[in-house]
Amino acid sequence: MTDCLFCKIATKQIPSSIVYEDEELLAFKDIHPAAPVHLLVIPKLHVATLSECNETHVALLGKMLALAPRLAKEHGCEVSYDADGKPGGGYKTLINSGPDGGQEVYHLHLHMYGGPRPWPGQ
Ligand code: DGP
Repeated sequence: MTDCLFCKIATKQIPSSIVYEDEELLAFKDIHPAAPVHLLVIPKLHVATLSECNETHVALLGKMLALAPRLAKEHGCEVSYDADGKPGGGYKTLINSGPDGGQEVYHLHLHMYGGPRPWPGQ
């Protein structure tokens, strides 16, 4: 889509801090971080919102979500366990959909928030 901000980021017409890229996906740092780690995972294919997704998008959505643990490891926010089995670290994944869901950019994206709490505004 020609006038889509995240399509322009995917095609490098607009610069971003890219942390991961493959044939189908791009992950980059959110310009307004709401946590010490705040990444966005997008498909390169333009899909406006999760509401437009159906069974044909299952593999793509799975790939987006499955990237989170890898990004978490690379950014130091994976879930880990101490000697007593107590969990530490961790991150939050979120997809906003539509105005009531708080979506501002109409190109499907998965937020990934991590790092030590408290997080600003979360
Ligand atoms: P949402 O509200 O779910 O549509 O989130 C959109 C996010 O996109 C928001 O957290 C800020 C981020 N964002 C908006 N414009 C840009 C941009 O030009 N570059 C980057 N890296 N992030 C952006």
